Amino acid sequence: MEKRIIHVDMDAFYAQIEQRDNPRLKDKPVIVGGKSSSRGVVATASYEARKFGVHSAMPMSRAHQLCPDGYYVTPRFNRYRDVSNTIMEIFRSYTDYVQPVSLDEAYLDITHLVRRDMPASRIASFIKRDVLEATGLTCSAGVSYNRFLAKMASGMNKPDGLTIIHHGNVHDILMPLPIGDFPGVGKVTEERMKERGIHTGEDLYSHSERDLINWFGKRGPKLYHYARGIGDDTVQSERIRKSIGKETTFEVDKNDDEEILAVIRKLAQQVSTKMNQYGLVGDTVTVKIKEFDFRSLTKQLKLPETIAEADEIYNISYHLYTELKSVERPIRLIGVTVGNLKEKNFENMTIYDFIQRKE
Ligand code: DCP
Ligand code: MG
Repeated sequence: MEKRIIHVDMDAFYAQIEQRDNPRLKDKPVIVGGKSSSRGVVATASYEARKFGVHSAMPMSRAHQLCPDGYYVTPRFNRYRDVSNTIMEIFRSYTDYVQPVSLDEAYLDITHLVRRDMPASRIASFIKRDVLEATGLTCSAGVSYNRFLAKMASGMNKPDGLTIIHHGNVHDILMPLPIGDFPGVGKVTEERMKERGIHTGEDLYSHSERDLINWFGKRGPKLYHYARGIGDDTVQSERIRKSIGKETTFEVDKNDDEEILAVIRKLAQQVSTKMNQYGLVGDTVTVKIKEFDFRSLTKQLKLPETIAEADEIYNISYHLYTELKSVERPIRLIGVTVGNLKEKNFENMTIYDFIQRKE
């Protein structure tokens, strides 16, 4: 069955929050970014500031040139995080299928909510209303039957937009589109496309799948489909994780501490990588072993502070393991888990950590 996906994206997210919190900034060109040192870049600019040509990722020094009378504000990530939590909660009150993409952006699968008298566009307008009532901020929503079209739609009438891409208008929207606006077409691919004379959706549409595979390899079929409005429609709801753990079952029962500790080291590394991917830290470590006769033993330690690094997880797991393991009893499974997870505090992060994290 065809899906109904909504993509919601807050308008000039950081800048809008700063304008809301400080009425003097209302209707003013507001630029949020690092200090205007050589490293400073623009995180975002209010729509008033965008008229001067200021945009995200631009060096702050350049922004000052373009908009000398702008209002320059340093980011307050915890504030943005709070608003993000509020909007995500609103989304989750509509559907379990919410896939956050960044602080200010998420996909929602609302297929099951659509009725004849309740089209997806109406649901999207309710969501926009709820966001405005709860936060005082506007967002833009796109509605379509897959993710990439929904995202495209949300960007089409910013700010405060609500746009629907359906089978009746998809062709007219995609054909004139600059090739760089298609998903997965970065600067490099864009150049290679242009060398082949592909500048717009229509140019892309005119080539066979075989040609696109020849030129762009594995990405060929995807590009062929994008030109036809076909794309992924799965919304991966990321349930709130309480813990992150990894375990290994041995093919042959093991009793050699050195070998087992090497596995624990690997598990600690995997857990740490996952935690960093999700931006999480935790303060309990659990080691589980299953002995050769299926007797299960676990030991947990609660730490005075949170951790996420592989070495830290390993060191604690090492202690727990030595307390659990009986010399004469081989084991068939070993597991390492970090629990009581929290989001890493943005307060200690620089804007650079944050931008890197987004990419
Ligand atoms: N952001 C950032 N660095 C970037 C891009 C974005 O720090 N290079 C931050 C600031 C933005 C927020 O992420 O406010 C959301 O990014 P968006 O791309 O959604 O941009 P905005 O919400 O600011 O504007 P728009 O109205 O175009 O969505
Ligand atoms: Mg946004």
